Amino acid sequence: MKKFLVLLTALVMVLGLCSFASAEDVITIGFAQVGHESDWRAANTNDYQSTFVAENGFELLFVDADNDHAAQLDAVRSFIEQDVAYIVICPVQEAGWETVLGEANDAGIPVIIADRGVSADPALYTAQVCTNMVLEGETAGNWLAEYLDGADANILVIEGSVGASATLGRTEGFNNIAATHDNWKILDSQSGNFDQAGGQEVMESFIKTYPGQYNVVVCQNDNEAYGAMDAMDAAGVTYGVDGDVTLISYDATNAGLTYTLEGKITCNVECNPMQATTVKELIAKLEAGEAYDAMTIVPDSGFCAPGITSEYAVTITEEIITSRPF
Ligand code: GYE
Repeated sequence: MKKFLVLLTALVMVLGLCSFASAEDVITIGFAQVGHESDWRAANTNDYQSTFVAENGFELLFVDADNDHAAQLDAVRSFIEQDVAYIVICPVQEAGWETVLGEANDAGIPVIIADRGVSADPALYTAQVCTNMVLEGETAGNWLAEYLDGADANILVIEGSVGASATLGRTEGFNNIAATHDNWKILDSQSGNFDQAGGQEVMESFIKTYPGQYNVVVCQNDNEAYGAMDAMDAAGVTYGVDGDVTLISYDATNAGLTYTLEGKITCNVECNPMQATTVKELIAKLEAGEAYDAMTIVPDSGFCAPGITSEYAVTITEEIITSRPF
């Protein structure tokens, strides 16, 4: 009987250790997301939430910062307090990260900056996975130059959220190309917050301020373009391949590319939101103590409306749209 009890106790201890070990094996990720401003963001969030799941050995702590830098800093600090294994940040804005990144560093928690960049010293974080926003802006500019073929451009820009690297990069890239064309004029450039209501509001005010004076509208994401289209429809301004205004957008989400297929958004520069698998692979390397890339650029391309051939953008087809996951 005594022997049996000893064996039973040992068995209980082993089982206890096993469950302890498996709880230890779960990797907890604190994910500080920008917000829910766009279809792109929804696809990006969905990608993380379906990649960092229990069956892959993860627990994902998700915070939506609702586009608020201070709320995002709070989220990161709460992840540090909870002693998560990794922190992933899609930064609302580029500036203002030094202190909290230093705190994560002091706590020994690796930080991965994803989607957008930060201006902080890269020594303060472990790695970055992002798209090349400056190149996206240059792609839009190069496509426009090729499409206009020497014609004048009077351009209105609806920028993304103020201070976001996606806004800063796309603006810089597009301006790099605009600066090489003497007959291009950027009439105005204002933030539409990367959302549909913002795009509509800015376009309504542009329509009043610059009646008949513009032939190009650049929206820094698809949702802003939907808002700008509503504003132009209401005001009787025609746009797209058959209209007076050439409309350029970024993101190339499913709905955005459907408007491109219809010839309404003439050029749509892709930004790939499917970044979670790259982040997961990076974490696997960090866990294994293997060499990893401190900087991974997720590649993207441009798309243009049917009937246009371009060096900078792929002519959109129904098949392309249905084959894409976002
Ligand atoms: O273009 C926009 C989103 O950071 C690349 O943020 C991302 C941008 C994207 O809200 O739709």
